[in-house]
Amino acid sequence: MRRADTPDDLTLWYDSPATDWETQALPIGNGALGAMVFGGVGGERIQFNEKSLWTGGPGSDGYDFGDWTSPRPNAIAEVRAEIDRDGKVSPAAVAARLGRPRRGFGAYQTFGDLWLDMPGTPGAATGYRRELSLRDAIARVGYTSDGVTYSREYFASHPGNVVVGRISADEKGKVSFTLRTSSPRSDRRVSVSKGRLTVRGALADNGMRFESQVQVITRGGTRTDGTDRITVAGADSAVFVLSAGTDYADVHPAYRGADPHARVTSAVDRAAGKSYERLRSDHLADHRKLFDRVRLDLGQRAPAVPTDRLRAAYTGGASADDRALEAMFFAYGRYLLIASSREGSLPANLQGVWNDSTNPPWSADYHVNINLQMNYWLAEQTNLAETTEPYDRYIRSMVAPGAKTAREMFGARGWVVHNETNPFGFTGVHDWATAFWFPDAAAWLTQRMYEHYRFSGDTEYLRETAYPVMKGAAEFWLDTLHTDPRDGTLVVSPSYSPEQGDFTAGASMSQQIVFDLLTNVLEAAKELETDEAFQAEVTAALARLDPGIRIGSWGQLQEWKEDLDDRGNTHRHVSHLFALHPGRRITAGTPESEAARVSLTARGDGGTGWSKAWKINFWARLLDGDHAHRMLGEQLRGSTLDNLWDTHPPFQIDGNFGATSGMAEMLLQSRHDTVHVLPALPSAWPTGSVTGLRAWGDVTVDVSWRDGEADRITLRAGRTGLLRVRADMIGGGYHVLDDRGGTLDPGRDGDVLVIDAQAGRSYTVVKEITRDRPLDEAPLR
Ligand code: FUC
Repeated sequence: MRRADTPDDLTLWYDSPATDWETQALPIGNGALGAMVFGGVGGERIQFNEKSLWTGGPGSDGYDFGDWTSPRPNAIAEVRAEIDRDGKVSPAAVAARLGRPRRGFGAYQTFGDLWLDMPGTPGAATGYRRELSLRDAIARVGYTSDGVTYSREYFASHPGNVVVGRISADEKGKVSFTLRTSSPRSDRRVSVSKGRLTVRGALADNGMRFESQVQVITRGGTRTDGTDRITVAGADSAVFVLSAGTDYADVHPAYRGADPHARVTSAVDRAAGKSYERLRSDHLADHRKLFDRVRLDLGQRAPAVPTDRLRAAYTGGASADDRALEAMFFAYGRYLLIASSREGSLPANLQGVWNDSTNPPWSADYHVNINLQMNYWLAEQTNLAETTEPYDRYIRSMVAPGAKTAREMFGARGWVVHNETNPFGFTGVHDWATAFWFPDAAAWLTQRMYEHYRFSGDTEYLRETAYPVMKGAAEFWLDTLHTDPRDGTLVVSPSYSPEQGDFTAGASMSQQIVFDLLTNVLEAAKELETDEAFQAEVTAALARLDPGIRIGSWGQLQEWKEDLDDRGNTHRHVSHLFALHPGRRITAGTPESEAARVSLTARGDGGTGWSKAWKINFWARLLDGDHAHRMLGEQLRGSTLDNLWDTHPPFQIDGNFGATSGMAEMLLQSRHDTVHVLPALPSAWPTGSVTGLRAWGDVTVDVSWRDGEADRITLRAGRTGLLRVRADMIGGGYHVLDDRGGTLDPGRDGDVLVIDAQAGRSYTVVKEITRDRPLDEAPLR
């Protein structure tokens, strides 16, 4: 196997087998299927998942979508009135009135494990290595035992919808193993025929049908079917292909579709009919098409030490080794999103697609008071827009149940969802007092869809996909906003700043989210030239909406409408800074951004994994690259496992995605109609380059920098129109070239260039070398 010693190597590698699923095993996935590779010597364990295998929902005892089972006509109004009167109500009191016990919510399930038991007692293994190549999306295991070198390779093919493995040796006839499966469930049946092992059953909890098939193909040697296992003896090499599915469908209210048998059979048949090389090259082409779009060079140098030791030795400083881990972590976020979110399946959940349990933390569900949103922050910026198809599909599938919840609980139009949800349209509530009420979620969830439009400029997408969902989320708030008797503004009430304090009216986050939605939907309606009456309604509401941005007594941004903030509060949620990130209302250099800085400083640099990741994004939006980098360091040192998974603790994938987003925000921002290049470059990354980042307005950006300043920026315009570019270098000497070799002289406003861009053309801004820098130091890129 290749050693990880090339400067830009993006391979996680280890010199001993994994013994722990959460911290050591290595993930592969194709969106729908996920697998965790252990790489044992005497035997291999591959734990696997199919994203839709969930308990709960229809068929499960007492499932009712979280909706109230009988009308509570005045319940919300009463809580509101109490808040109007007393200023606040305790979470427990609100949960007692508005909550209800959670029934049939369910949990994401492990599908099971695939085992390869090697015969005999393995001799001492030498040269052991297991690795995960992010560039290839292939996990490998290799070692030498009794003079024979064994190699295994595993990948999850999106085009084939199969997990593929190959076991080989450098001597003929040396591949022997018994393949079997196990699962924590008894509701399954195993059968074997002609080298194919089939597991089939129905979840006892909800009757969901599931099936997996694995076909073993050998070269040389023998293959013998057992009753529940397949034995390979004396082969030169062996390949297995595995697929799995369920009869889940994302259609309200039954959430069931076709039996998985035909789909799984045809995926395995098709894959088994192809050569291993062909399966592998199809997989590589599919993965690289996405992965290779972005390359980040931070001046890293991966030392020849395993990734767990690289992480343990990480200091958060500015060494080439530290930067190697950071560049890997950036790439890993992109890798994990490609592996856990592809079209045709559910979006990445709290653990992406990987779960080894029947009772995972938080059900490995879709928490929507930040977590699901965070999973997708990186998608557009790091050029993986295709991975958002499952997200959009999922949000759209919530509209029907969410409309019922809006109608029945709030008597409102539109749709709503609360704190967390499952694949079965759980849009109502439960009764965990500090984390059950968050009707703001639907509005927040639509933000990403609007941003897809802003990144792509795809008006058709806006009209057909995003706008109807945004409009529904907005209608809910137009009907639900409450006139605050304190000042006549429109506020969310009851409102709850996740996941702390009392219920009040108009908590900052609620107001900022509703502002964000109403602003976005108004822009969208204008762009689409549609719904004039609705536009008028939104405009009127915006005029009266409490902005949710207030500077408090100690210079902080207030978390609540009243100045209640405690300087000593280090809670992981920093909800009141939504308007800074992922919102866009607070911009750097304003009094509000200074207040945000005061709040963020008081909150401190601690927190759970995702909280640190969010803070990278905040500091980047405050244009403080060094503090953003410090947070990245905090995350890598304190909230990252040996397999580089983020830990809350426990493992929770949002922090991986949020960190990659934060690093992208350090390199490029574009939420204010200006492409801001290197807005928050830390001093730890003095020299480097990045290619393929995306900006609003369908622009793809490459930039190289030196001594902390860009020296070359290339912008590829997907659309015709004015392109505003901001970079420090524009304040000095530069020239602009187009892709036909012509020199341009675009208008300039301070450090902003205004390029009259044509679709399909690219523009390069080159820093002029000043005399104080010798020519031989000029970058040759
Ligand atoms: C949110 C967070 C928790 C956890 C959970 C899955 O509710 O407050 O920290 O991440 O989601």
